Amino acid sequence: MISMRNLSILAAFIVVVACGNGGTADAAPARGDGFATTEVAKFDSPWAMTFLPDNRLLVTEMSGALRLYDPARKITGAVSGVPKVAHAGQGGFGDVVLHPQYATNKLVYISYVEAGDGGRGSAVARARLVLDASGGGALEGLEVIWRQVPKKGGNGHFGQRIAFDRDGMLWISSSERQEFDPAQDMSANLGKIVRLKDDGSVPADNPFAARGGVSAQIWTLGHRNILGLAFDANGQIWAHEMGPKGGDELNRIEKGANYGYPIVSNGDHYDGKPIPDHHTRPEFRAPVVTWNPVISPAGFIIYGGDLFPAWKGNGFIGGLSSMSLVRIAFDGDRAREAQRFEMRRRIREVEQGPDGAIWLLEDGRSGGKGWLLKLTPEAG
Ligand SMILES: [Ca+2]
Ligand SMILES: [Ca+2]
Repeated sequence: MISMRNLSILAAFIVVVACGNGGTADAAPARGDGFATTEVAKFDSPWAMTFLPDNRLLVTEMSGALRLYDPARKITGAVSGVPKVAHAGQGGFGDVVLHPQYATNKLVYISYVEAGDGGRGSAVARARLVLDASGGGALEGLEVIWRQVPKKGGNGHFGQRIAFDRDGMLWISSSERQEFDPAQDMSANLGKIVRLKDDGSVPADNPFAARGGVSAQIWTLGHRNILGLAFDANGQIWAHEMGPKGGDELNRIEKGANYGYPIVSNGDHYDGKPIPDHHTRPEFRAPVVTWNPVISPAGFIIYGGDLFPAWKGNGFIGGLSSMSLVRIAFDGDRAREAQRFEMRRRIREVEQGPDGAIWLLEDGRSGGKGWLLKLTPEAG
């Protein structure tokens, strides 16, 4: 099924081709971006990746496979022990991150969509990664530490990005399952950003801890579909959000705040129904950046490497419908889009490599394959 978002992009593409009249749509990739792009390896509908301390890469594939890629030997191994994944639409295997003390405890955290009573929902599990000599490994002792509540029908807006902060807290983006109102419902953990201890228990200083139940997990509410979380050098968490038509957002995430969806948005519903803009309801936290037209943000790093010194502290956001990589410049509590690189592919995931290179995963089209891309400084 083609989403409204893809249809509008397709329409825009057709307009470009129709008006190009001799090749502008097929022009060579823009030069002078400051990096060279290398196609490294292909994966089946890859969704997320993370580096191991030995420079190998764990890559998730939406169908439920966990791959281990070795850039030095250019070989891809398999990691067994992934739980059964419900793969349909936007749902499937999601994120993979390492515990901050992975070097000693070997704990890996994964997110994925599972089926159950009421439909489907994301789950987060942790397991020990046991590597073998053949270039693969296994997840052992897997335990589910979190679930979306309640499960819903449909196959959209799971979110399921996960990230650890420098204090060892686990953050999860839990999207509203395309049902709008759960984002404001404190008896659901949908449309929220959740903060947990590394074992899935609730920290006592969460803003709604005293309410108990799933409310206690919630750090912020009023979100739509979040596919990117990142921490800046001060430890501040930022999240981008796939908004409705004309309403993609970058938000500074503040304890207990309500970001307003679906009551307010600077965009409007894809069926044309208007949504009041943020300025009409100042009690809701407004985005720091709004995109119209949308970029369809997916994947997010705040760069801390040395290979691109001019970009230290900048954010990099992948763009699905915009087929781009978006560079964000931060200035304290403010942020702006500083640059947009036309990648001519749907970008699903962004990661910083051990040597400071920027790595991307191309979104796999249905039945197709997605490239793992490495960005390095342009020669000369
Ligand atoms: Ca990642
Ligand atoms: Ca609006």
